[in-house]
Amino acid sequence: MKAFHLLSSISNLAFHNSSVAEKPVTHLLSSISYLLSPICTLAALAATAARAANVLVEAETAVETEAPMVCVTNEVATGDVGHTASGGAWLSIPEKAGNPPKLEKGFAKFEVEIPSDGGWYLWARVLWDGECSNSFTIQIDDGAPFLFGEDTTFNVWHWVRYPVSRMAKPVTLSKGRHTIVFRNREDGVALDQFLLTTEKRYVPVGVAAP
Ligand SMILES: [Ca+2]
Ligand SMILES: [Ca+2]
Repeated sequence: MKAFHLLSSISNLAFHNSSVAEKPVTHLLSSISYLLSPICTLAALAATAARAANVLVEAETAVETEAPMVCVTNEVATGDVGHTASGGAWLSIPEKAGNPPKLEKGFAKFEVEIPSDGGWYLWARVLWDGECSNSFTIQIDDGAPFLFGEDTTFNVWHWVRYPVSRMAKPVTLSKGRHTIVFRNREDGVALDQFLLTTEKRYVPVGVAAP
């Protein structure tokens, strides 16, 4: 019975959150605060969407987050950023929340199901505040952490790829579950979605759909 009630609660919450994006813009811009929304933890129970050779993950489905990495919903967003985010939410390390070496803390951890052995390219839909706010450190399983970002597209959601070079080899992943961690490297950064693809020429545009 407990499992039934839990599923029922999740269903109700999912329905509630699905209506967030349909609220008038004036309502979306009404608050300045950031908060840890239930969508952050409950959405973690949702499976990542896998189709063909693409695996799409919403940032807000992280199985674990550590401050100053926080989940932001469209409802509490300010400016013209929030209502363009996929799924009604995204993760953020707010500007001035602290970044290394002043503050080493802050991450978002994901569990991702990879459907087949192969070379995978990692794309992330991000929003950077500026040159001092345009990167994450990413670690896959217990592999060496690598730098992600440092591009110069600012103040708009856009997709960034790893590895950046078209000549570089993709990340080798085996079929099965993998852990991907986005770590605090600079504050003033936001993550809406990320996806893994085996297609070298694939370029996501706008909000990616499963
Ligand atoms: Ca930087
Ligand atoms: Ca999102």
